Amino acid sequence: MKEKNGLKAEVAGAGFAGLVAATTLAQQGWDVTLHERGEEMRPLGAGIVLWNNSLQVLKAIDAYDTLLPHTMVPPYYETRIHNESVSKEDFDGLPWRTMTRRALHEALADAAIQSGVKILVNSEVVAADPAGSLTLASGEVRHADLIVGADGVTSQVRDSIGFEQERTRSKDGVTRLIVPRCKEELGGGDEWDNVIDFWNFEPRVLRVLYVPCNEDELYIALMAPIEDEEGSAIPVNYDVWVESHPYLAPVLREAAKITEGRYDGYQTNVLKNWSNGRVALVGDSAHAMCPALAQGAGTAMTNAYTMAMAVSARPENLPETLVAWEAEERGITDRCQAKSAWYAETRNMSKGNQFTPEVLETAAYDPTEKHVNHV
Ligand code: FAD
Ligand code: 3HM
Repeated sequence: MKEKNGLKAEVAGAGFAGLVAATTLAQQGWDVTLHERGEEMRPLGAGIVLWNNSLQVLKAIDAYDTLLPHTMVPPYYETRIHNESVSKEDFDGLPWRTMTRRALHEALADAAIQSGVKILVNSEVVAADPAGSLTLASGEVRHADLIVGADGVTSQVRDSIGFEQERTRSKDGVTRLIVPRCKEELGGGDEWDNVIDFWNFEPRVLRVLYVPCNEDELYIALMAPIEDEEGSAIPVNYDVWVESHPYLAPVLREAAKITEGRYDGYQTNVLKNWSNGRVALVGDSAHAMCPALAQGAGTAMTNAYTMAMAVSARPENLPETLVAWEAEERGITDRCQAKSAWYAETRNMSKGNQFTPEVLETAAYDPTEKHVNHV
C-alpha cells in the first residue's frame, strides 16, 4: 500500500473490471468509492478460465493467494467433434486456471475491502461527465479526479456521454451453469479432469464446453444457435441435449434441474475511444467480446490494472494520461476481440489445436512487467 496521494476516484460497477480498478487505485494511494447497483456484490455467470495476463494482475493486487485453493489447472484443454478427440493442448507451460466466478469475485471483493475501497451497494450510476463527475440514481452528484466506467456491456457511464461505438451480435449464445462434478457417474478416469470442448454439428449444432473448476464443481457452457428455441430453452431441455451428448447424461440431468439459468447471446462492441476527459472505460463497457478465447474478463482485469497504474504514475494531466494508456494497451485487446469474433462466426475452435502462439498473445501478456512499483 502506498501513502495517500490526495486523489479521488469514483468507480461504477463492481464486476471483475471495477474491482480490479478500484483495488489497484486504492493500493496506489487513491481515495476510492465503488458503486454497485445490485443489492449485493455478486458475479453473473458460472465458471471462468483465466490465463497468465489476469493471473499476474491478481498477484500484483494480492488477490492470488486467497483464490488459489479454489482453482484448478486441468491437465489438458481437449477438443472433440462428435465425441472423437481431435486435440489435447497444454499451452507449453503457459499459466492458466479454471474456477467458479463466485470464487474469483470473492477474492477480488476481499482485496478491495483490505485495500480500503469504500463499496456502496444499491448505488446505481445514471450518468458521468468528462469534467469529472458521476450522477447517481438518487440524484447525488459526486466529483472526482478520475471516473471509471466498469459498468458492463450496458454501461450508463459510456452511454450517458455518447461514446461512438459499433455493436455486433453473433448467431450463437450459451447457457452457463455450475453443476456437481459427477466424475464417477461419468465413468471416472483422468480424462474427466480435462477441459473438454464437445462440438456436435449433426443432426444440429449443440456444443458443451465442460470445465472442471475444483474437486466438486463443474462449469458447463451449453452453446446453441439463437434460432434454436429448444437448444436455448431454460431450464435446459434434457431430452434435446442428451440425444446429442449421451455420454454427458449425469451432468445434463443436473443441469436440467436448475431453473434460474440464463441464455446469453454473444456480442462485440468496439469503441472509437476508451476515454473522454477524466472518464475511463474498462472491461465490457469498452470492449465486450465473444467468449471463444476466454479473454473477456482477462482483458477487463488487465486493462483495469494498467489504467489504474498509468493514472497513478502520471496524474498531473489525467485526460492526456488516459489517451496515452489507451494508445499503449489497446492493440492487444483489439486483436483478441477480432479473433474471438472470428472464432464465434466460423466455429473454428471445433477443429482443435487452435491455441497457436499468435492466438495466445493476450493470454501470455504480463501487464505487470512494466509497473515494478506496484506494492
Ligand atoms: P460485468 O461483469 O458485466 O460487471 C459490471 C458490474 O457493474 C455488475 O456488477 C453490474 O451489476 C454493475 N452495474 C451495471 N450497471 C451499473 C450501473 N448503472 N451502476 C452501478 N453498477 C452497475 N472471460 C474470461 O476472461 N474467461 C472466460 O472463461 C469467459 N467466459 C465467458 C463465457 C461466456 C458465455 C460469456 C458471455 C463471457 C465470458 N467471459 C469470459 C467474459 C466475461 O464474463 C466478461 O468480459 C467480464 O465479466 C466483464 O467484466 P466487467 O467487470 O467489465 O463487467
Ligand atoms: C471458457 C469459455 N470458452 C469459450 C466459450 C465459448 O466459445 O462460448 C465460453 C467459455 O466460457
